[in-house]
Amino acid sequence: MAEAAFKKTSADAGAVAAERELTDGFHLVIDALKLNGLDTIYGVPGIPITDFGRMAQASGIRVLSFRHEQNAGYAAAIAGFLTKKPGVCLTVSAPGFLNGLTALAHATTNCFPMILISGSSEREIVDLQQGDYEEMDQLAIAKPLCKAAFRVLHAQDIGIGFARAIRAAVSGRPGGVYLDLPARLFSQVMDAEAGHKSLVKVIDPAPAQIPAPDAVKRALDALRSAKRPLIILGKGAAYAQADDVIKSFVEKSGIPFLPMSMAKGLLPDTHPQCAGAARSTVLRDSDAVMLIGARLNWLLSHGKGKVWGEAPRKFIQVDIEPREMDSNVEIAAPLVGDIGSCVSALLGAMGGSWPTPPADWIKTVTSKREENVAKMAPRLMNNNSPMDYHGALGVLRTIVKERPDAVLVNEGANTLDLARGIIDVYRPRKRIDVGTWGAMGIGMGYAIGAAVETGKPVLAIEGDSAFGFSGMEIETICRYKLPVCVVVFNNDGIYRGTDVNKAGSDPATTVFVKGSRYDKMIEAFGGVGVNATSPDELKRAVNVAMDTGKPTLINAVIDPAAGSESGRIGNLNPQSKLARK
Ligand code: ADP
Ligand code: TPW
Ligand code: MG
Repeated sequence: MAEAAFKKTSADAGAVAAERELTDGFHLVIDALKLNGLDTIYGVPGIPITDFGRMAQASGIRVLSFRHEQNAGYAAAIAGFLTKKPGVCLTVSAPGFLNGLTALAHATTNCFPMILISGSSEREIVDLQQGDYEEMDQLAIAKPLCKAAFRVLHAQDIGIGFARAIRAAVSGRPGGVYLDLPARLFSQVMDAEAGHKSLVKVIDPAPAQIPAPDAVKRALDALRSAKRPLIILGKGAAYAQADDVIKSFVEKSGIPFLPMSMAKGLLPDTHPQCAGAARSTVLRDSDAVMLIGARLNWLLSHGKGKVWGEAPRKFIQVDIEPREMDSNVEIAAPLVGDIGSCVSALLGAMGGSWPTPPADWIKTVTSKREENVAKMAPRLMNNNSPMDYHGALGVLRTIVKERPDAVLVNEGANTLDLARGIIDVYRPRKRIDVGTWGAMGIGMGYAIGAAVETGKPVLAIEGDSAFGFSGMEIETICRYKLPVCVVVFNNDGIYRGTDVNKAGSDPATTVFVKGSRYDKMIEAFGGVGVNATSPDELKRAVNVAMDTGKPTLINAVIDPAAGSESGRIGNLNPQSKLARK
């Protein structure tokens, strides 16, 4: 408190130089953050928040300055996912706010808790549209793109404003919250003691939500009677940090489990029950599917259609959001509550003896999995130069196996889809990627957020296109000396580097400058750049980077013809049936 207040000698107190302790908006915002354990801010400075950044830093808050707000926002979003505390992003008004907004919407879509705080212009001028500096009705614009949006006009409301923002971000289904702080708020002065009292320490911001016992029984009945049961773990399960109960539940059930991309590692991908390498079989043939923190959205083909086969099937869904139930298909057994409480209740109600799933189902899944793993193995061992995806990912797979604590960041098309399938993950929350939207551009923001929040080394596996969306943040990585190794899968373009524009001299729309040397970029900022043309060279360079923790960018030269259009989701690409002359 003392550091947040400043003393002012009252001029009109006459001979008695009475001292009254005062505080202001700047300090109250800092105190509100600290009181609630929000000790890191990701942002870009400028009017009206430059001074705020300085004061926050002076007060012991870690303030990380980025080169673009979107990347700061993605860092805050992934901080929310990794810590269960809202990640905080701070931007200036209008253009800064809009740059950060993509990440706020992304956080909301992915169910990550995040607070975007933006400075804003004065209400009077904005509402009369009189053309203020960076004028924009930010609150109105943010509202449809986030879970909740609030504005604080008076210093004495800062405490309540932050309490509301924190609760909205982390309770129930987590999401993004916008907090609008007009420039004038920061310099509003009030009595320090009253200010101190106005702050709110949020008690139990994400209260446990205990499921109803009959819903637990219904869920277990559906699972017990199944002939071909399956458990799907989603990133909500990873977020919940209920790792031990989830593992106990899955192991006690004996049921094959399929991890969604960011749920990989909740149980190791090498676990005997993991059906990751038998994905098509378990989706097509299962007759009861329990979803734990995973939505039946496009990533699971909406729970219907060819992928899911003809067999009748019951869905059991564990989720904190009641309205998620029946969003795509009928949910036979909805289990609403937080995942820790739900899975503990399931485990408790299973009792001493739980029937092992039918042996023929387990055998089908296991043999499919072994067959697919064996088919893949030789492809991962090639030492081709230029590399193909399998050769390059084969060595990265071994490196991740040897360093299970490192955080893997992954984006691109082929670079994403193939890495997801090939690289096993061994610990919870160690794989973070493009998420529900398949958003390119999360790369460097996620890498920075993960390095800062976990203190562990980060390996970012990036398509060359994907990397370009946030590439300038390698300066940020060098500036903060973060242990991040970026591997750019350089195939000269988007999906492939081989497209030709037959109609003119401009390059085709999906290709980049051939033979680019991304490794040289990081050298400009004092980092380590390496050009790797074979799996052996790649392996050596990544191992050095991970051992030294020095900011490193490896340009991994990939055969431009190796990839396929749209990676693995080419089916979503509409094709014109009209021939053009
Ligand atoms: P994935 O992409 O991995 O399939 P989704 O993002 O589609 O995962 O689904 C995550 C789900 O997890 C969301 O429906 C969200 O409501 C839910 N969820 C998030 N946190 C919790 C929690 N602590 N308890 C229960 N459900 C949660
Ligand atoms: C914000 C569309 C999906 S994947 C991709 C783009 C542009 C890049 C694929 O090329 P990359 O990977 O990264 O070189 P590779 O290995 O296949 O060559 N804008 C946003 N998000 C998305 N998803 C796109 C565009 C897209
Ligand atoms: Mg590419």
